[in-house]
Amino acid sequence: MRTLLASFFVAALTLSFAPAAPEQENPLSVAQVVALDECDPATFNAALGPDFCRNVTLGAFTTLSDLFAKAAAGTPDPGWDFEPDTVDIKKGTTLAVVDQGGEPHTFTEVSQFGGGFIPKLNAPGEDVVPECAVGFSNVAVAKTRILQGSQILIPGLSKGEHLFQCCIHPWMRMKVEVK
Ligand SMILES: [Cu+2]
Repeated sequence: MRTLLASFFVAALTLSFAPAAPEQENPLSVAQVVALDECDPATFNAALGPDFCRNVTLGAFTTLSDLFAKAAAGTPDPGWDFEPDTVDIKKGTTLAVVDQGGEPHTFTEVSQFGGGFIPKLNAPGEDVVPECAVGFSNVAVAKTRILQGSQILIPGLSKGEHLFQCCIHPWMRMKVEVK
């Protein structure tokens, strides 16, 4: 039974890695990006609901109130981060963004970096960027969500510079240069 299950699993994996559309120039090339955070499960889940924060940082915790206080002071918590900060890729490379933090993020392309849709997490005086406006009730924003432990794939980026940020924690920013 175990062998049968194992071969079924391998078959499923093989299917999920089936060749991509032929118009892609380099469909096998993938660049990894990770989203990180250090949410404190006790305070986050008390405010935001059970299982909102599933922390995997083995003791490196920031409480919800500290997260807001640091953002309001203009010194947002560096534990909330996309890595790397910049990446150079060839056209045809797919970005694979995986959330290795404990809470949800978005990986949203913006024309200019700016604030997210939770005003109290924005830097003092920073307005929400148009691409993040309204928050998850905007389908375009909701589609860029990454849940804890999951990943989104972004294929087919055009040549040039692309800016991505989190619409919740807007200091999470990265630049992608497509050559
Ligand atoms: Cu975020």
